[in-house]
Amino acid sequence: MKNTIIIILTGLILGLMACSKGEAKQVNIALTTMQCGMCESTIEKGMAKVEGITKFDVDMAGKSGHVTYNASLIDLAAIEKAVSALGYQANKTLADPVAYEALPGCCKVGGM
Ligand SMILES: [Cu+2]
Repeated sequence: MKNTIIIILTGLILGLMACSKGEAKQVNIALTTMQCGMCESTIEKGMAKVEGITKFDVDMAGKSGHVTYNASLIDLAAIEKAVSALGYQANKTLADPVAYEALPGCCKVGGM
């Protein structure tokens, strides 16, 4: 009886560990074309709407984004694409030209 409980508990704990390990991931993304505070808010607001992204903190000084995401809903390539769709380069994924053109002037320096 005691052994059965231990086996069940062990199974539960291992199952939970596997779950959390496979889902919540963190990654840093280089946002080299970001210019000003407006870029920061454009990216943070835009990324908050993307499904699977739990947190997207923009580090203005470091020109990077600290992302927490659910790996079963989104992957790094899709995150980079979502940043690109906002008009910014993400790592080596270039900014979407149409979105880039639509950015305010102060946000458009060397973006392409
Ligand atoms: Cu800007």
